[in-house]
Amino acid sequence: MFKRRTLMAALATCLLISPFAQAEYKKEYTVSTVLPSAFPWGQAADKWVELVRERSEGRINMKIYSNSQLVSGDQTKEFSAMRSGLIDMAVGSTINWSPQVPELNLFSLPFLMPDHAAIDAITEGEAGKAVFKGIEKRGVTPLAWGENGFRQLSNSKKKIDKPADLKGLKIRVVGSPLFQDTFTALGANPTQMSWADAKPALTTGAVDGQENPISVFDVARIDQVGQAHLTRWGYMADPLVFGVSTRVWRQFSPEDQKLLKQAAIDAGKWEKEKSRSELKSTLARIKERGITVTDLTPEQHAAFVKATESVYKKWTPRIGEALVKQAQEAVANRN
Ligand code: X2X
Repeated sequence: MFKRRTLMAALATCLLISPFAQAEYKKEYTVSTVLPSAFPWGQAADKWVELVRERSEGRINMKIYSNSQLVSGDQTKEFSAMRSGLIDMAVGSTINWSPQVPELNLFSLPFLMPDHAAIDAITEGEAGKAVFKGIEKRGVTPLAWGENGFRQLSNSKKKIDKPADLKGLKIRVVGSPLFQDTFTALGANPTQMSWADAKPALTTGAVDGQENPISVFDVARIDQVGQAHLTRWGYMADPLVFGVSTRVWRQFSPEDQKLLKQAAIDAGKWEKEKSRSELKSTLARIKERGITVTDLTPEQHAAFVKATESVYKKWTPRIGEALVKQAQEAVANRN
């Protein structure tokens, strides 16, 4: 009897301490972002870190490294660095991770998502789950969605309201080949470069234009480097993904995994609402600075859609026919 009780006690102790209680947590987990705290993107990461610190009572400490500094400014290397465990966590853009996760190119298909409800219909539905599977398959555990925003086109030369206006314009694009194809289809002259190189290239006139959400245009003061014309064509939006290197993820107890995930969901929801609610005042501020802001008529919009059709033909097979269809249906049936 005594022996049995001792055995049970030993077993209980074993269950209590293993395997997680033995795993020592790091003193600090690195969190990579491209944009810092002045931007909605950085605020999403700040919120996540803050919620995790509070809810874990300081047991889990995360530290943000912005401006892609953990990958020497090359934001397209962030995903690989996370996968290999060089970076523990990140709040990353679908664009920057798309070279390693083809499914993420979905969001870059021109004019797929007409409004915020369309983004939500994709991310919160079956298509979003399929995209998360694509991320997971490649070594990163995705936890929640945030938002960089609808990307609008600016340039230093002229008002743009039809594809022909883009002819020959040198446009800085992010490091994803799909963007090269979109701008080539429009007759522009796209150049891929990192965010770190973008503002200097605009300043020197090495490029004529760029595309980014208006929150980025505003906070980074893109108007001050001669970008006097802004076209609100909303041709794509890049959601943000809160992710953890799967190697690191496995070291957390199931309770802490839950905590990290819920905090990411809450931070993402908070950031999406906040950044969407700020759009109106941001636009007003940009207009006050004397920027020409152009909105497209339905006919002008249709001309851009038509001019970029070839991008779908080339990229749908790479992204996955089923996933693109699923996303298009989600958009068509959105609330
Ligand atoms: O480089 C950009 O344009 C930025 C900051 O929007 C991204 O990282 C996708």
